[in-house]
Amino acid sequence: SDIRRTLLEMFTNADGDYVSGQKISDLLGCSRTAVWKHIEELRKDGYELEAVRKKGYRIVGKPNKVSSNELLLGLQTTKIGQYIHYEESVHSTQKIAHRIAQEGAKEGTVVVAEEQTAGRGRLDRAWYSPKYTGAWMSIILRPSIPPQQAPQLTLLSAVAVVQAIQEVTNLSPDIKWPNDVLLNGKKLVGILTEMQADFDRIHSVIIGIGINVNQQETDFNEQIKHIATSLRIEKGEEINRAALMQAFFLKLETLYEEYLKNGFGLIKVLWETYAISIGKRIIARTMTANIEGFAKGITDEGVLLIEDDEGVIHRIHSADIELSAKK
Ligand code: BTX
Repeated sequence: SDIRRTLLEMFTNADGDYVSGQKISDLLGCSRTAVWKHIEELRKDGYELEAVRKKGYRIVGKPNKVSSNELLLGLQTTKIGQYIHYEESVHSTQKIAHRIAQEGAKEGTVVVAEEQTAGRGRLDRAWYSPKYTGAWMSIILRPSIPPQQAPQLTLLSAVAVVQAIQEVTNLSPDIKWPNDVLLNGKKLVGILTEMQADFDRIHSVIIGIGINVNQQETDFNEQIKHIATSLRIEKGEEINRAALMQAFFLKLETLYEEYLKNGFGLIKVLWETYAISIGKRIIARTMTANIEGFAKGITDEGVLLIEDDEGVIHRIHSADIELSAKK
């Protein structure tokens, strides 16, 4: 609630000092008993608040959570993340986002969970999302663009996530077309873009992002431990998930505004600077064939262009790609 947000702001600004009960009740315009009730609510959310007679309250510990309180406090965006739908445990944040988008959720609404028990990747693959370790979220956008341009938003999101990770951790991930973000060749982030649209009109685009933040090697199961990594593993220290998500919301908002105003041009250039597979020999495994050749770049629609050994250009809309061993 707004009151709790204001309360947390007060404690954060006090920087570990006491804030008197009287001051709080003056600022909030409510009784001392009401203040006490709000403090109890915060405690239930995992905030550690110390109360000392005649001095007041001070904050001594925050929960390791990405609740709406944590995400809203100090958030610098005007749209993305201004509405947070938070849950401890869900099947998939995508599912909830689809539902609330249909019910009319505002653009910029974000669904966040501490854990997904049935997180989804592309093509019905699973996305492993253990509790309190990652940023598992779905963002609802409502752009007025033709549906066939929606894949550009996947590329835009990848740029935003790379920039946010750089800013918060100083690590520099690479992008692998179309939606993988890698560190040292291992998967750090997965992006899944889905939409609700008519033939010629988008109702909503739902961008699902999973960032491996604080997992340790032992947190990954047999299936993915050789292909997955986390920021903590790469950086050697724990990362504040809420701060990372806030940085991501701001980067996403900035790029999205640029995109709506000026189109895909700048986003494409940025994307290409982070992409590892462009300008190299690659293999693209599509549903129907394996295509090997030189990755020339992406089109304005985000389609990957591969030139094979006969000089034929292939337009790849969807595939898994890998670098070819052949030079
Ligand atoms: P993808 O199909 O490109 O990747 C899925 C594959 O990645 C899996 O088959 C597995 O090999 C591997 N994998 C699974 N979990 C992880 C992990 N935690 N780290 C690294 N590799 C993994 C990528 O699909 C798109 C994923 C989007 C996930 C977000 S989370 C929030 C939102 N809700 C939801 O259900 N999905 C999205």
